[in-house]
Amino acid sequence: MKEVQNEELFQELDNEVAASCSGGVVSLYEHDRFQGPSLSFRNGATDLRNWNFNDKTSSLRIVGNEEWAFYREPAFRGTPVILGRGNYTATRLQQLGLPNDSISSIRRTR
Ligand SMILES: [Ca+2]
Repeated sequence: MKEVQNEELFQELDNEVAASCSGGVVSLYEHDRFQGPSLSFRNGATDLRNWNFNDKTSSLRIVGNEEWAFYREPAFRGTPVILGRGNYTATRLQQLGLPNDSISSIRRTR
């Protein structure tokens, strides 16, 4: 059921954004260590409130060669934290400047 939800999310994003997909995905997890409800994006999210996931992310996973920008405010406001491929726990995100439950918008930078 979660997979179907994610597929719908991909489809909506593909329609919303002129698709320039290259296969990379970022997955946000509500709990640390990639546990709990999750959402996956190919292009990003202008406002995670739209996905009922605002200020919920406690860990995340980036697949692919793209870099992603993570913002603590909606609509890409504020200074982003740029991350590349990898698995990021809550502790790691905190070290990189993203406190637990603080991400509000995300986008691919390249
Ligand atoms: Ca959380």
